[in-house]
Amino acid sequence: MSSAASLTKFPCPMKKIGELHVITDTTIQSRFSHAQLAEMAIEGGADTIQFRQKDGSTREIVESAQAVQTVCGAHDVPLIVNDRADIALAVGAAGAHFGQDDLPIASGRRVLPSGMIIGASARTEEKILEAISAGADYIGFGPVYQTASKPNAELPKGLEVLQRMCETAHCPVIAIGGIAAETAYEVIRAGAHGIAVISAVCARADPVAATQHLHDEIQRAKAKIGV
Ligand code: TZP
Ligand code: MG
Repeated sequence: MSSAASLTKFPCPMKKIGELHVITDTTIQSRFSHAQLAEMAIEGGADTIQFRQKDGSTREIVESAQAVQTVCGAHDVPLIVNDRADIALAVGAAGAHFGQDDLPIASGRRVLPSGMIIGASARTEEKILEAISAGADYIGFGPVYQTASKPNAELPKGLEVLQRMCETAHCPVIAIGGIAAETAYEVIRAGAHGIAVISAVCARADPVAATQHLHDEIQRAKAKIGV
């Protein structure tokens, strides 16, 4: 998004944040590795890959993340590493994403070079503003809908709350949680800068086609809004 409209909405200088974040996952499916998923998602039009692996040793995680970074680097697509600033740095990723139980955003800012992207999960207006003032470049907000991909996820927030949070945040909001091609349009219309998905790509028979469909729906909504 590089239009005047985006500059009006986000007046502070900011890094370019993608609109279609595909989160690679090898727990809800075992057909594909993280790197294979990244390759297919990029082919389908994902403009950001998030590597998210909760299990395994640090050595295993860093090896998987490195393989994903090799794919992302070859296509010049930013990689965001979930939870782990050390692994983001180790593999040369574009950024890291922290939840409320991870490294605090201000600490992440101290650890990571200023050019790296930091995303923050935040579910209330207070937490959103706190994360932004601590240095988050974008907010991950959700779950918007019911999700089976995150154990113990909170109850769905819905579109109205999403819209309110997007109005509060003076930085891009990436909506997450149960978003599929059928709902991507309304999520963007509610004010989200973009979406992050796991199952809508990783659990689909054809991850490339699934990503293309999501991409098309985002573009259709952005065209309607005029951004
Ligand atoms: N954080 C909030 S919901 C969620 C995460 C990681 C899971 C998103 O997965 P899906 O399959 O797109 O609902
Ligand atoms: Mg986390």
